[in-house]
Amino acid sequence: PHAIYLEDYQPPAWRVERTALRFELEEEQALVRAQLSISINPEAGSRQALELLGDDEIELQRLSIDGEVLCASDYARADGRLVIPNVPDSFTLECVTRLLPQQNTALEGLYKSDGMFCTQCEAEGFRRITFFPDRPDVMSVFTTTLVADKTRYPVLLSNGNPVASGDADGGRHWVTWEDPWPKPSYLFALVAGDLALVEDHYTTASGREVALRIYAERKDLDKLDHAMVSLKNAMRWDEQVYGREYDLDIYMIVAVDFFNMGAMENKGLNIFNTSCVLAHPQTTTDAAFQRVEAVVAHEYFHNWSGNRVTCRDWFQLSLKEGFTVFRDAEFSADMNSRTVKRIEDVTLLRTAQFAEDAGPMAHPVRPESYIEISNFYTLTVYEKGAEVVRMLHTLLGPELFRKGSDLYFERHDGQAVTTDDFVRAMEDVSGRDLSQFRRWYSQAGTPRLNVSDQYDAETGCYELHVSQSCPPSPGQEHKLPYHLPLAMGLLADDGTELCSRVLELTEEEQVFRFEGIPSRPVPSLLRGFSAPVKLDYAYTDQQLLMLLRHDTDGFNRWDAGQRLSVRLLQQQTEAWCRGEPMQCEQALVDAWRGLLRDENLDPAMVAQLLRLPSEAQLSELADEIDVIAIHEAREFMRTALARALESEWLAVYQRCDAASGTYSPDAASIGLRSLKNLALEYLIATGREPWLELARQQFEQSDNMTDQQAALSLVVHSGFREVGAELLEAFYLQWQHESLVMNQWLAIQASDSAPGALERVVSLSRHPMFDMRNPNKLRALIGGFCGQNLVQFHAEDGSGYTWLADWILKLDRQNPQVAARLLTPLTRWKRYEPVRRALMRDQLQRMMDTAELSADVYEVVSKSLV
Ligand code: HT7
Ligand code: ZN
Repeated sequence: PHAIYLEDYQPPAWRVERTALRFELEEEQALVRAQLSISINPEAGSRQALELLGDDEIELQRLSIDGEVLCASDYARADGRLVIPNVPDSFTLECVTRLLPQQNTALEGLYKSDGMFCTQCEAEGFRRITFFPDRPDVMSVFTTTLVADKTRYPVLLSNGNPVASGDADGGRHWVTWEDPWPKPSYLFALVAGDLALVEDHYTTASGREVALRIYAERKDLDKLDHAMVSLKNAMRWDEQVYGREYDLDIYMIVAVDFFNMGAMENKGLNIFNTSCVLAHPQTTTDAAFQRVEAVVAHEYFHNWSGNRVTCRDWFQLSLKEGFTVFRDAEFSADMNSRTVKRIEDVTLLRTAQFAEDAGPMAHPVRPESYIEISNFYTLTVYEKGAEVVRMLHTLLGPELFRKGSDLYFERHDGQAVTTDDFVRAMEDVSGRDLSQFRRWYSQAGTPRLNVSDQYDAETGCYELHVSQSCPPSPGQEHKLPYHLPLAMGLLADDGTELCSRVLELTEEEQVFRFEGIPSRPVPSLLRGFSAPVKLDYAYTDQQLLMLLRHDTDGFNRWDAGQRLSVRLLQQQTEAWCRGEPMQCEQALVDAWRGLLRDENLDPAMVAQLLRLPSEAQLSELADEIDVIAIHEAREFMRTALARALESEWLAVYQRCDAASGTYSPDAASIGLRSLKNLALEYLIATGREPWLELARQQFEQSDNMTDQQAALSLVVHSGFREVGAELLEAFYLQWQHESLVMNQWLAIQASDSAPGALERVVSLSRHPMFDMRNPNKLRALIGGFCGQNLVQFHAEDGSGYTWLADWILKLDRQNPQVAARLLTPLTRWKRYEPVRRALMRDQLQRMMDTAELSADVYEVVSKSLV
């Protein structure tokens, strides 16, 4: 496999104004007739042969130009390309291909999910359907006709609006769809199946009626209301906050069980992983309800940030993904608790994106090269990309940012553009020079801010000294300084806020002066996590405790508590390594007691404040990861806080339980459940029997999955093994008919760190509930073990590593995209102590030595071994 480089970009030599597709869907095969109206692109440098992309596996049955059939000598086909040297300036190319969707286990292109046909064309799936200039800067108007058996596939869907339909011979029927908006091939979609739907409608701000339809299997019809409400909220929000209206007569979402990612924003016909659309109180947790809301909104927002204005090439992926994640995060913040949403997003960034940025696959938000683009749908492109857009929002302020977004949409509507175009729109409305800011798109790695201060009591002058640096990353040894907003405040010892500002950093070293400060203040730095950086300031424990109590910035209150917990946990980790006894700081216990007793605080916020940093996050922060020491220290601290505050945990549990009424997925109720279940976690961590009974009662009596699953997972992950097994069995019997619930059943067992974990996951991989062709099952079992069960995955004998490598090699032949993603934990081998490091490396080498790796897995393995 070879790499593709951003610097090699050339405009397309040919345009495709119109594309007419006809799909004959049958039980053994699908026949596709594509008619492309092609003409020379006047913006291309020079005239070139016509080159179309088409996977080697598709069978080309017929090729003609303006009705004249071409013979084999008229074209060349090799390495996923079809080249026709002699073509007129403008012509119609017709091409008939034969596909085997039933055998498509990679879930790219046209495939079958259970009984239904569906497609996934982003990034490069369309070339698995027919020959086409399958690149995002070739935009075409599509008309699609689907023909299929009427009984098996009564529902036939594609992009745009339905314009004609009828019956055909042999019990078949057909429907024609027309999408008036030019789009790249990655936004093409079709669905054919026996689907049920819920239907609603939406009136846009300008008074246009839009039909809203969400399709799923009939058995899931009662799980679609939340997605529908979320969709309507998202449509209203985009009108109010961005002035963006929907532009077709119909908006459809289809839920499918077999899907490589979360969802796909195909024009007018979103296809969703069932896990991101189905929601019902009895089968869905609060976290999953919120994910449905966020993903429905995300895909809807793409209609403008992605579809109307799309990417010039795949290096620009963050143009649509970073912007759209920023938009969906703001939407979720407006629908729920803004601070809690920010805490959740920053936790993900710090845990997983920072780790990616420090690993062998680190890349800039706008990568410079790739072997397989599917490997670049990363936390860096999505989440860090969103942080970059957020920084623009902070630097410009909301009004100018909105003007910039208006200008961007107006200027580039119907075009395929670059991240540079996006920044240029922000520059043009603000009159600011953002050239240095653009380094956020081109430099990889997490910058570090080092802050120190000085106070002169006589003059009342306080100075902050800030220096910035960024570690080397693959292919980028030296980094230039970034332009970033540093939101901050100064607090007096009693918590009074003395000032609050957004400082702008541009230099490697800068000093900021504050006059008239009556006494040495405590700085509250990087408020709201105003930039995706690591910040060092030598806070004392006392200062952190003061910020935890008084900071006016909710995010920084939480962050102060986290900094303190991280510091104490790191001290215990070191103590454990030295064989010394571990201790739990009394000041922390007292601070937590204060939070638990304060009934005026928002329960959602208290739950965030009292959650210890995860093992994964502590690992990211370690110089060299010692999995066992981190686990032992965290368990010690959790148990100590559980026992020291047992009566407070119980009081909070009872208070939240009494306050929760019938289930509702609103922010306040979610907050109550989250604090209640955190209290239950600590009660269980005391190891005392009465709380086991409390958990069992909650498991048996709750009317919602959030509470039932929390109780189950707490008991399974506790020392109460027998009851854990009993509840697992009861849960299985109750929910075996619900595939998504069974994924949770698999994941809870896979993440159980008790001895014998590998045997348990091996046995689960043979359980009828597991299906290796379904990515959700793979993520639950393999992802659950390797990503959530750090102690057992990193077993000292290397058995976890061998198990994962065996799976990757097996899966690579079936679904390379998913195989490459599941491989991530092994890529971090350099971060571990020597024994594990060597064992992990051995498995990477074993994979590398295997013949015929897919490009996906090859890229990850080879880059990891460098
Ligand atoms: N834009 C969508 C990306 C996506 C995808 C990418 C590679 C392989 C399969 C995929 N399914 C969906 C999702 C999104 O960001 O909205
Ligand atoms: Zn997206």
